[in-house]
Amino acid sequence: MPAGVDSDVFEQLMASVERFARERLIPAERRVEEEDAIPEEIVSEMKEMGLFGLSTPEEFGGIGVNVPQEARLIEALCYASLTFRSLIGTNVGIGSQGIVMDGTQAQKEQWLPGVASGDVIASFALTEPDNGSDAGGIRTSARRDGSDFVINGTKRYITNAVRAGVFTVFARTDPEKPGADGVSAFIVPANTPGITVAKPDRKLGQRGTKTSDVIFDNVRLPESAILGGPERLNQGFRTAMKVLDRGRIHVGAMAVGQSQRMLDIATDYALQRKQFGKPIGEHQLVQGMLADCQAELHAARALVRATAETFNREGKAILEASCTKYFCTEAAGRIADRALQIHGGAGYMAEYDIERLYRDIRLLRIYEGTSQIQQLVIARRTLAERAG
Ligand code: COS
Repeated sequence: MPAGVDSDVFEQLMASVERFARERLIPAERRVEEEDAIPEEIVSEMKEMGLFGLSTPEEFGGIGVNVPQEARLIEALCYASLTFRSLIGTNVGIGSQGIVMDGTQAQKEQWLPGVASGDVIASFALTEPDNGSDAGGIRTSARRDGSDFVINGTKRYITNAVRAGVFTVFARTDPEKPGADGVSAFIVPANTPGITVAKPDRKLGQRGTKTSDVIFDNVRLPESAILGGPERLNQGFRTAMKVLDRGRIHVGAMAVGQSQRMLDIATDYALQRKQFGKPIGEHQLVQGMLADCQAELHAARALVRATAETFNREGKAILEASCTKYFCTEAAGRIADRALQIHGGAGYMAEYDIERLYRDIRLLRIYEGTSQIQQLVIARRTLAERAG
């Protein structure tokens, strides 16, 4: 069971992330929104704090927190805008965890120190124009040519692609196998000839985050680029699923951090805003909304913590991770809606933070597996467990 960092070191780290979120990140949120970019000085501070290497094992230069610790730190960081988390998110999570979980020692030594320092941004390239939820159906091909592989295809909505130093790319190595079994994962340096990163997408929220198409045109790689080495040929889908399971706990923690922020904002507003001669927080229908937010937030936080402990103890938590992502992100959506409602007309105005948070939170029910994919995983496993 990964011990993570010592509890005193962890508590110091928690305190510094909480302070950083409140004193540095929240005051910078409006600038990020207006400039659609994270100020460089904040990027540097995040590097100095070691945030890019939170989950990278210590032997490769990271901090080496375990999953329960990561969940608490991400919750604290996500009290501020989700955009800041996105910058480190692929290095801490989906972009690097494939290498941590299934990479060879040589691959870990080559890539993880840069990932940990933040000098190399790691990006996860699974989704395609025609395959999102159906991850096993991907069409990007990796054709064998002697001892090399040649990758062709397009990946879509790839977070941090414009900044990436390395991609984990999922491609079909066995064209005879249509589903999950013919897919391999490759570690692809971003400067490999034949890679084009398109201009960043325009989105509903989370301004300052960068997603783009990535086009692979005859990108030639040695077989040593297969994640885990040649013996993990056609095992890429399983790597993707393991990475996503862990990521789903991380997204649950993000939802909890933002939910706390939205509840705090709505509570402050309810204390200050007066209607019918008294603060609206004294009206029972507003109290009902606050109570529902608080109860769901408590449930979501408890679920994230319990699932993180299960993952740490058992090395996986497939059913629990899907329950966590599903419940926490859906609850965050309801909390956002109520928090905005409590603000009345002000909640619809861009000068109030809740307008932005409401847009930002919407993505959580979609990425790293939609709510409907989580329902599918939960139901399939529930049925399979009883069927024996
Ligand atoms: N961990 C390890 N292995 C897993 C796994 C997991 N969580 N989930 C599935 N697998 C394995 C299965 O055990 C199976 O292996 P065997 O054939 O050896 O039994 C193989 O992978 C195929 O699994 P399955 O048949 O369940 O695959 P499906 O094609 O039916 O897809 C879903 C399953 C829908 C759950 C999967 O495609 C998915 O998670 N999609 C969402 C993808 C996503 O999150 N995209 C977001 C974009 S990336 S940010």
